[in-house]
Amino acid sequence: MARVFQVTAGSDRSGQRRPRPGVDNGVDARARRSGIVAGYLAPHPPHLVYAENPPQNEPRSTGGWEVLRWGYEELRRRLRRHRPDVLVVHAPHWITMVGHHVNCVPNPRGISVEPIFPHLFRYHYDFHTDVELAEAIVAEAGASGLVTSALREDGVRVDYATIGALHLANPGWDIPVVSLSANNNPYFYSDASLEEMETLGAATARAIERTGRRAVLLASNSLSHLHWDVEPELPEDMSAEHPFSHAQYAGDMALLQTVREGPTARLQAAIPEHIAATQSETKAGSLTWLLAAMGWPPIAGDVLAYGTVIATGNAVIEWVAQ
Ligand code: 2X7
Ligand code: FE2
Repeated sequence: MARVFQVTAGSDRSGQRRPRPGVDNGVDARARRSGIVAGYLAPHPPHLVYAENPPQNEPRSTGGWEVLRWGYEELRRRLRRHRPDVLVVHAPHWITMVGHHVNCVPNPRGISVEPIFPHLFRYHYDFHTDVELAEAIVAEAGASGLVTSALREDGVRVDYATIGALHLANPGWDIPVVSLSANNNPYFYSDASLEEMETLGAATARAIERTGRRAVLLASNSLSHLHWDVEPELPEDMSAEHPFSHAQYAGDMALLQTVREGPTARLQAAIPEHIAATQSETKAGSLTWLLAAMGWPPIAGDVLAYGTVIATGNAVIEWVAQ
């Protein structure tokens, strides 16, 4: 398997930024302000990666789920324009029972497998962590009273929700990464730990400011989360793809209407209501973390795409910091 990571201009092998001549020392450097420049709801259904046939994924497809993938193409164009130093991702399938964990391994590499859909997602990854920022998030979250842990053990397999969102946002893997776990047992409790995500979001923002990074955040969550338990013979047979029920679809549309109207503060009430109505995967906290880190900005979100994957609702959304 070829290495899929290329070191970005301005980063050394450890993923740390160093000044770039002619860019970081003049007008451009002032224009490239640090902080969180944008956040994306970036859902991870393995089907979207499978449908794209990237060289990193072993299974082959004939396509499928195009509208969502077109939304991700637009996300990729916008992401390049933001020119981030780092992508910070929170994902619901790295479930940690005790505490919020941050991956501090400098160069995670291996194969990520979707346990329910291994015939769709066996993905070879090889990327670089921004270790300085990862450690700063551990420190800030710990100082805020959260139980926090730095993952330092090389070789721990990275979950498919982290890899899926990162691949779909940046398939070239040329931007360093910080990845955060979901400490909320999302499949047992409802919105019980969303409050902690506010604290984790604020700690993430402080760490980004302190390290001077220009960051884009990814919340790796699907929306409505009831799904089929039988797959069509051809997984990408789009004649079998539709919302689980009218109620699930209507719940997603109500949330997206609030997103499109703004301001984001309205989502503080709308997210728990949506979770109660649709079993939304946002109960894992990624979306709340993202908006809290951005300070619940008084803006509308831009919905780039919506579609279902084995009946779950999925939206690609952008919020640009002011
Ligand atoms: O993890 C997922 C998901 N969130 C949605 C759909 C299908 C599979 O996996
Ligand atoms: Fe998921």
